[in-house]
Amino acid sequence: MIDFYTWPTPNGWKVAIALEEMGLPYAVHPVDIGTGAQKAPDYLAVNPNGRIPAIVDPEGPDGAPIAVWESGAILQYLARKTGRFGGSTERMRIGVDCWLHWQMGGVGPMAGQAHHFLKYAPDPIPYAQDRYVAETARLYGVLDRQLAGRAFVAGEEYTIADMAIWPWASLWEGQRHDLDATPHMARWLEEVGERPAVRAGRALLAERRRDPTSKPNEHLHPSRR
Ligand SMILES: N[C@@H](CCC(=O)N[C@@H](CS)C(=O)NCC(=O)O)C(=O)O
Repeated sequence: MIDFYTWPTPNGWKVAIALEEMGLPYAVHPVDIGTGAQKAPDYLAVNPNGRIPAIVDPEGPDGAPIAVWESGAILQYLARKTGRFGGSTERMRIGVDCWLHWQMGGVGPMAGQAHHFLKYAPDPIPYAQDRYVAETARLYGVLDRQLAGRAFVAGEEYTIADMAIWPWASLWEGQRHDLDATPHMARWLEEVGERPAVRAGRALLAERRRDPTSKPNEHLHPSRR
């Protein structure tokens, strides 16, 4: 049983989706980031960076427990552990790595800043809002071109790269993205969003989510809701 430390946010959803997709048993430990629980000493012993998500696998590679943090590292760890969703060929695995790192270094931080300046900053700063909305839209343009003619981000296989990107991309509306401009991304959002494991991961602790207007089908184009 893997111990899963999380909160219902995009970075937490990535790991929830992966655990569900891989059929790994897990125990959920809610870490309420609204109250600062992620900075408590007992949690810092698991994740020294003081953020969610993190896991502790009692059966690490040498049989001893191991803590894994940073959502991308967790996805890679779980893919290696199970031999699933990491790419079936070396060529596919390299593509998975490219898109996973693209998410970790690009979409996550940029969309995160867009959320911050659009929804949470105490005073509106138009320059910051425009900068992060535009950069997020640019990244979604890259994603859209990649998905034109491919079922999934790294090719014809659904992988941890899709699991990493989908949670952030699913919140496109709150990032003021024009989904009509990226139809391939819209198609992929819908198809991935229909997977039972994605629905289950997305629903984990949903009742605790900070934004009460957040809906399970918010990834869809409004005409499809
Ligand atoms: N790069 C980290 C980012 C983790 C992260 O920023 N988590 C947010 C929630 S989505 C968090 O814990 N925020 C609380 C804080 O910043 O104190 C990862 O992918 O795991």
